[in-house]
Amino acid sequence: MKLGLVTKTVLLSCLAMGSLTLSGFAPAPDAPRRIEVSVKKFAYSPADVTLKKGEPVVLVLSTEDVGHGLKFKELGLDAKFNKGKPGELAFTPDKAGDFVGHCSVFCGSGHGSMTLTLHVTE
Ligand SMILES: [Cu+2]
Repeated sequence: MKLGLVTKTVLLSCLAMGSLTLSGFAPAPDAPRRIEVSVKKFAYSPADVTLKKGEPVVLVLSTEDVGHGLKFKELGLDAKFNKGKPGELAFTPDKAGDFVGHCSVFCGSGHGSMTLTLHVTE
């Protein structure tokens, strides 16, 4: 008797998980927005990105020359990437404001001035 109950519960949770997975195929309102950023000495393009609070996003970072990085200290994000090996920063901004990211891989004399600003709106 007891076993039957447990089996039922397991079955039910499997069903619940199954429907969760299925709903992932619906025209997902929360599929992350992908933003391509190209990087070279000593700039990000675009250098300004506007995001919406709560909207999942993936910054896809590719370099045209040497290895670079992008770090947002305040957001706890850091990616490093090399030519032919793009990096990704996947996150959902949870507060509005401006956040300045810096290159996190030393890449030459202009390295310190490389910034990308995220403008997160409500
Ligand atoms: Cu750098």
